[in-house]
Amino acid sequence: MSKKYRVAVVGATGAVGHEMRAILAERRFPVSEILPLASERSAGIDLEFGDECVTCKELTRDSFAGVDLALFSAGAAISREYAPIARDAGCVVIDNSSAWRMDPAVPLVVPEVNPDDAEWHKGIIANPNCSTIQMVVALKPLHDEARIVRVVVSTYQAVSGTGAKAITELIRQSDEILEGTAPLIQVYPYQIAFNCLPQIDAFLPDGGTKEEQKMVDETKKIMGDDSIAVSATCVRVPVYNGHSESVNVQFERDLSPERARELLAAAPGVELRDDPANLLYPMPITATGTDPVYVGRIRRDSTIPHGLNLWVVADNVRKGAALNAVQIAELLAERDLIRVPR
Ligand code: NAP
Ligand code: 3JN
Repeated sequence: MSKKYRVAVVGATGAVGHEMRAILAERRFPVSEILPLASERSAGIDLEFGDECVTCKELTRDSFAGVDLALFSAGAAISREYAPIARDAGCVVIDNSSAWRMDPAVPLVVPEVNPDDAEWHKGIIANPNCSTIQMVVALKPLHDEARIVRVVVSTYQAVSGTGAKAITELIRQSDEILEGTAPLIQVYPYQIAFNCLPQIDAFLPDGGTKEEQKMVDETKKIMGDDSIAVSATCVRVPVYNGHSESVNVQFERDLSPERARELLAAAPGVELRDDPANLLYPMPITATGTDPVYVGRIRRDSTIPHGLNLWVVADNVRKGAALNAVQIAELLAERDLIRVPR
């Protein structure tokens, strides 16, 4: 990677944008100039980029002139409006929101799973939802071996998925409850401290939630297999960071827990932590601040044909968002795909 790129980070002051800046610097992505962008509220503030200090600018329609690559994490509305503007200015967009994920003209990429989909980008590439990313990284090697028929997943999602304000709310509510006062509720519909909320994102007419539907739709698109049935229940838990998932999988052919362990131990981006005799299994505190998708508790589900249960944990802000986006950028750079096809 000798070429260097002018890189914009849209939403640079947010939880994901902060991690994007840190990971771009940490992994030494070839940046000739970094351009942090956010709302007018943040214009002029100084932000870290590795050892450097860079000034944040307001996002405008003119922000992308001469920019090669933009990582977006300022929400779906901003992505819907500004990603086409960036692309039309000749800047390749890696978008972290749901805005473009299910657009048939936009690849939805997890580099360990479907790197070749990046090849057909037309200027915008979508980064999947965090809960989908960690699940497909764990499922892909198993699908390649025994073909997945159906997945039933329940998530245990940390508050960092909602951003910095939700972390503050969990800390404050915990203090309030321990001090015997009523918790102030600002971010979620109910208190999150000492509680679990079986709702992430808005409800849909069928009784599911948008977060659950994202897991269903995105899994099929990334795995390139519409026949995989996915049933998801997404739950917010009072954990600062690190999403966990209980994943029940039915395969077409038999797959033993031993063979699944062998496949996962060799899979890119996966770290196996599965030794019940020594109480070894992944937890959110295992994953926080690290890159892998951790898998443990692998065992047969003998109530269904060819069934396995898995427990999958990852840092949702890193692998679930910022790291996956930077890995897509690295993939594009390696394949000389940081250009908008004409
Ligand atoms: P956050 O901490 O609230 O950060 C939001 C960022 O968006 C801030 O930098 C904010 O800038 C910027 N922003 C807001 N309004 C803007 C505007 N009008 N123009 C320009 N910038 C604007 O949220 P977050 O947790 O980082 O998440 C941000 C987005 O990333 C989410 O909405 C979601 O789409 C995506 N996300 C994806 C995943 C995933 O599963 N892959 C996970 C988490 C988040 P100011 O500081 O100036 O307000
Ligand atoms: O809640 C989580 O744990 C993940 C949150 C993701 C998220 C939050 C706000 C808006 C998304 C997303 O990435 O799907 C979006 C969105 O872009 O729709």
